[in-house]
Amino acid sequence: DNCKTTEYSKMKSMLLDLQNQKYITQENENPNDEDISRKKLLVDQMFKYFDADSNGLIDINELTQVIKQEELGKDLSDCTLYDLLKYDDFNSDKHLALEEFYRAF
Ligand SMILES: [Ca+2]
Ligand SMILES: [Ca+2]
Repeated sequence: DNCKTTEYSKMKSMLLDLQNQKYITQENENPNDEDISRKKLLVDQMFKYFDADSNGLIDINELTQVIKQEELGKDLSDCTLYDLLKYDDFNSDKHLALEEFYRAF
């Protein structure tokens, strides 16, 4: 397997950056928000974005959609969004819940 922990961490911070950029373009009212709450907000938003059918769980099909939409397949990193399911699906139900997302990021 090519996805090393360091690469995986890089991919996750890249995802946060991406979400951060979207967040800034959407609304820029509280630039002085505390880092922690801001990160939680970003993870919240990202989760909603990933969870296309809003059932509170992210499955592999929804990850595939995000990869297509964001063209993440072109990234140079050896890690993909599917590695989220591999590394951060703590209860191994093949879905990512919001709690697992918080722990991941
Ligand atoms: Ca879903
Ligand atoms: Ca899970």
